[in-house]
Amino acid sequence: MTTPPRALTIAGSDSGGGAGLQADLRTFFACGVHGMTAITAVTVQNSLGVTGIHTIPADVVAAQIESVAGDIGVQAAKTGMLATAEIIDAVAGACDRVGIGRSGTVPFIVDPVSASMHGDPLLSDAAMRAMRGELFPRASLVTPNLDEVRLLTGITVRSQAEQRTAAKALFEFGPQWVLVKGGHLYGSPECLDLLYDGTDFHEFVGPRYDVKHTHGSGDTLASTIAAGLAKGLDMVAAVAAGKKVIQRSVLNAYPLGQGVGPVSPRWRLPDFDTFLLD
Ligand code: PXL
Repeated sequence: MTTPPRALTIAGSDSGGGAGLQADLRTFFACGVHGMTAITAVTVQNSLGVTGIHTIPADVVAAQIESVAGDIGVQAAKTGMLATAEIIDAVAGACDRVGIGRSGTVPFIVDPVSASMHGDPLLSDAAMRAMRGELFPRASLVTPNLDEVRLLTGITVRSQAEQRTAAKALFEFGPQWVLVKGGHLYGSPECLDLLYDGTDFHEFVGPRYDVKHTHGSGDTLASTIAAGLAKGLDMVAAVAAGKKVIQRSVLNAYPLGQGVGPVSPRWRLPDFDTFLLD
């Protein structure tokens, strides 16, 4: 066997296994990429929401990044929940030291996670400003949803035309590419994810599925894009792969507990029970 491409998620743990680094790892696995983790926070969480957060010391977050990059090597990295401005500072420094992001050669996806789907805050306002100031200029791609767009730019997106305005505003903060996710534009019959590189727009359109179980959908999209980049796809092809995988994963979501269940990239794998009969 040869060593597979390797991707790193810098993210928080979801004890319920729906979102966060658990979603990232299973997505990396489903995409055929070896997944690694720099854990930023442990959330106490089930299908009903988050009831506790314990952050990891910032120097330990940085050390995890440097440890895996120095030995195993990283072909793409992504961020999820970063919790505090101090952790964001440490992540920026560690990424610079190991060549992750625009000053280096390793593609870097910044998913500016600000809250759980239940509305539990996962990032303070000060930390969101640090994300915009420190991580956006280092990012190959940023992937905000419309709530995060509003926190980052003050723009309330009500139409696909306003998605374009928001993409241009986000581009000014310095990322190489911007993906404005339209999933939260609930009036629209379709979901438009709009990719922008400062010159051209690329539109990724899919149906809007009226489903309840969507926990971890943003994480699954961003980690599929990271997996695609780790495998050598260009940005447009990686985002197209992400869109395809997230659509199928939403259709494959399952109920869990009494609340919201996770999306699942499990359809990509052969059925285990059938395999045992072979
Ligand atoms: O889906 C965003 C997300 C990321 N990371 C963690 C989370 C969530 C949402 O709940 O809990 C740890």
